[in-house]
Amino acid sequence: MKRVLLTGAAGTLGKAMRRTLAGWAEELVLSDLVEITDLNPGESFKACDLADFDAVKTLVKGCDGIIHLGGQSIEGTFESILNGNLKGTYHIYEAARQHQVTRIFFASSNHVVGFHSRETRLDADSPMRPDSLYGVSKGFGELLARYYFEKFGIESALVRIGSCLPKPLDRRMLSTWLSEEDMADLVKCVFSVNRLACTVVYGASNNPWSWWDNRKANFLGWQPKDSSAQFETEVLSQDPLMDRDHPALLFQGGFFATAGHFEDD
Ligand code: NAI
Ligand code: 15L
Repeated sequence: MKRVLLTGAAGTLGKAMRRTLAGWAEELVLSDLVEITDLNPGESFKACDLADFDAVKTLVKGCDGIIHLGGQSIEGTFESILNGNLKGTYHIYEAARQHQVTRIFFASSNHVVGFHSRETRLDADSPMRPDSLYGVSKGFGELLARYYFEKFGIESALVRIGSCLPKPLDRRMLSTWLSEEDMADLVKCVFSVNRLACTVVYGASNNPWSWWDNRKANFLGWQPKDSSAQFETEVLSQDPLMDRDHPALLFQGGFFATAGHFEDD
């Protein structure tokens, strides 16, 4: 890859991708609201508010691909979701269309399907059941990507990321964990496959208790190498069993599904 834009580069996943993708692209253009000063060779930085279309257009111009991680990453006010995720994702796709960028890795989230029960095994065609306004905004992003594919041929990976952290932190994450290395491998597959189309991928490592079936994305050639199994003993000893009737245990989205609509609910 020549010139790849990484939005949300100052965030948790952005930092992890800078480390794991080092040397992969000729130039990685980092962008965020928050300034990044510790640039490595091959990296450049441009501050940009995703809610500002002119700024996003300037940012996207001349890029060959986009890894779109920026925006509101948990439940928040409608205003923050509107700016970061609804306007932000629209601006990325519209700027891509105007500047002929034809492939995007869209960081969707498991919270787009968070109201499915943990008894249900999901695949790419399972209905969206968002568990939060945040999850709704990721559903909007997925539909937007589909529209830009059907009408303009812009290809996307709609990656419903589970929990991408150095290690799983609780029992739920034994099912949802995605290692940073597996995520980086997925990015590479997304940008190297011949034809991507508009493809839903569940972003989880090779976890024994997974709720997600990625067979419809097998053609990407992505084979997660890590597994939450190695953390099972540690997690089970630290995370006390919740009451079996606790509603957060019923749903794949966990506490996102049971939290109040707004912070003060
Ligand atoms: P994060 O909150 O650490 O990083 C998001 C970054 O986006 C921040 O650096 C923030 O400054 C930037 N940002 C927010 N609003 C912006 C705006 N209006 N303009 C420009 N930049 C803005 O989130 P994290 O964990 O790194 O997640 C990255 C992406 O992956 C997010 O889209 C999130 O929804 C998605 N995701 C992450 C998961 C995870 O396990 N980390 C799980 C599922 C989805
Ligand atoms: C997400 O979508 C969030 O961005 C992240 O902070 C985690 O909470 C993750 O989902 C999760 O479900 O564990």
